[in-house]
Amino acid sequence: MKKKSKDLFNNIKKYLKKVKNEHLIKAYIKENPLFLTYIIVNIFNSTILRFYTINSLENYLAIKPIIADLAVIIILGSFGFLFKSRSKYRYFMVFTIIFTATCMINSVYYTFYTSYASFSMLSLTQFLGPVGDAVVQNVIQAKDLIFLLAPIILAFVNYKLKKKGIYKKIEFKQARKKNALKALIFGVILSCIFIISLTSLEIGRFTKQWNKEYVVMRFGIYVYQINDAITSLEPKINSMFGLDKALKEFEDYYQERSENENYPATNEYTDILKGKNILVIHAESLQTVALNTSFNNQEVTPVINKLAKEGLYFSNYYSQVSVGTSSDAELTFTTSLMPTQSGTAFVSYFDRKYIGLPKIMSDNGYYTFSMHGNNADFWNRRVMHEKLGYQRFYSKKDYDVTTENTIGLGISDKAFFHQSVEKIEKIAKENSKFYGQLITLTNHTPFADVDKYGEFDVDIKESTVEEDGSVGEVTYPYMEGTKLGNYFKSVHYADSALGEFLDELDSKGLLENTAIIIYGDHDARLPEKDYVRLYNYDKETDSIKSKEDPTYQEFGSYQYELNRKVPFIIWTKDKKYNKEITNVMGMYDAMPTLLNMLGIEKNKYALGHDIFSIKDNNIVVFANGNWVTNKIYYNSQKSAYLSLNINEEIEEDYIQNNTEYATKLLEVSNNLIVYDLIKNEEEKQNALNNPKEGS
Ligand code: GP9
Ligand code: MN
Repeated sequence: MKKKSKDLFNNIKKYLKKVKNEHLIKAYIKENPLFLTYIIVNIFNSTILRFYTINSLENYLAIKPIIADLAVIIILGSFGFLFKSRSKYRYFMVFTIIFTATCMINSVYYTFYTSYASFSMLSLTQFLGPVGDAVVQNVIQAKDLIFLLAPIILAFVNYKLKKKGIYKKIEFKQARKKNALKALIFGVILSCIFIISLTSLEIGRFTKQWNKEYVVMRFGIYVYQINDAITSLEPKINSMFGLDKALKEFEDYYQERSENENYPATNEYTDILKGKNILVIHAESLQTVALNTSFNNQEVTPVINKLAKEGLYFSNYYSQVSVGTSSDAELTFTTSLMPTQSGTAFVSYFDRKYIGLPKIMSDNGYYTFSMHGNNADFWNRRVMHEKLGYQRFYSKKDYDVTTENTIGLGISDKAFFHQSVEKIEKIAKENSKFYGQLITLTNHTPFADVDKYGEFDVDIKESTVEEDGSVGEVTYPYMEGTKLGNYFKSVHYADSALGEFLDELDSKGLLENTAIIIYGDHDARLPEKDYVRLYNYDKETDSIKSKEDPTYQEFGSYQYELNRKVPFIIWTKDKKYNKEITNVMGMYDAMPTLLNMLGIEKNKYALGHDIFSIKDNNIVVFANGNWVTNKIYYNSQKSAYLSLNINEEIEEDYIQNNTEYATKLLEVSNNLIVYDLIKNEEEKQNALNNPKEGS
């Protein structure tokens, strides 16, 4: 093995020497002017595109996208060598036109939408509609014409070469296959270098493909677009087979549910929010653990704790997200459906029919809107928010985002809330009722902007009295410097931003007839070892207690899962309804629970339940097949469970029935989205009601 790598190393060394001594690079340039021009012009275009669109120093210095672009250009170009001169030129020209079009379309698209183009959006008339004529007048700018230089230069070089009669000479010299292979190998080597350099975060973002700026900045525009083409096909392929079976299962499922589930249709909470304005706070990464934690008698979330005490606080509430994190939380909250099994509903299945809470609200006379200080295209919200029924989406371009008011991913929660108040005030003046959602941003992983969160001690501080009577302070190094510690600082900031928001709303009289609904969108994916420290730190010895210590608090994988719960709070200024609801509840129960409170008919496709009707009989199904009830947390991968009530015996039937329930629910939910079954059902009903139209 050693000898082999030594030989390889020697061979490479020899080859490089040969390249140097025999001026092989010079010779290659001389012999392949057309190929090299093809490479240079297309690299130029992709680099210019990135400079036009992503305005950051990190991008200007980035080498990775250049390597990726080069690899794509060279690999695709290498096959051009297989053709004779004229066809070879045509081959390079075709790809140059494709690459140029890719860059130009993306540049134009970016000017319009601050995001990159996607094949999956081609079916959306929205893009073609407003862009259509406007593109020519407003969007295509002089700067975009620069991309056209690529084919022009290639044509010019070809013309010059032809004139010099160089083609014939080269053709005569070159063995076409050998040259193609050489270029191909070089392209493959570049690809390998690129792949080896990738981090797991980069690979993760690449497969999800929703954070387009990130993907383009790391992978270059050509790889982005190829990946986009493939992922855009996936939902189409998924829905091509099995429709009949899926439809039958879907119909049977809802039929059975309506026959077997006899929970009361009304309860003491029916209509309590009827006619009220609704403001939903989608609180980024807000976990219940933050509400239950204090340092030196200072609560991490004093504002939210107060709201929880004064309102309805669902303290055993779980998010049910999959890889679509924030967007999955929005999906499940507003439709009572589960995330899809592959891809994400917001990105891969945006063109399906959904019954969204905002749409129901607007049908009931509410003005509906959503607000988020990030790019509208993150998680494809621009498209999906309209689909879910928000009449207006205020995104980054509606906010004044500056370097001063930026924390972490973008506009700080304080600035975001502050700027949202005047928008809400205007909405309240112009509409009799409103339903709005505000998505926060600051409390997003990696919680690294610690300096900007403001003072909040996560170490233990105790005052001491010296012998001479003077008072001092001693610090025990507890959570400072840990990710969980930083998280608490970040949540503390987010909590105070929410407090300022409510105060401002109140000062403008906007809380009088408004219910504030808060949910944590998902957990913050914090390290298990930080929780072990949080619960088992011994300040006397400055170490983690031993497991033998009777006060040691077990924190393994089950505790971790249970600890992922997020708060759900419904608060009104009059504090009329205040209670802690401890029954287990999932994000998919929010819609049925809220519709009952709003006095609006339930959505028959909802997978969750009104918690006040189902009470302690509830089950929360997770996207990976795990489930939790008041009795147990069941891990379907390990076929094992943790009992939540030691005194109760769990029967085998209980596990089997609930596991079947979970599996069926996930399958129906996934099929409903993938096969667009709500639309299918509606079309069927329409055809039955209007038999003539169909004929
Ligand atoms: C993006 C923000 C974060 O705008 O909502 O999304 P996440 O990373 O939590 O899915
Ligand atoms: Mn999120």
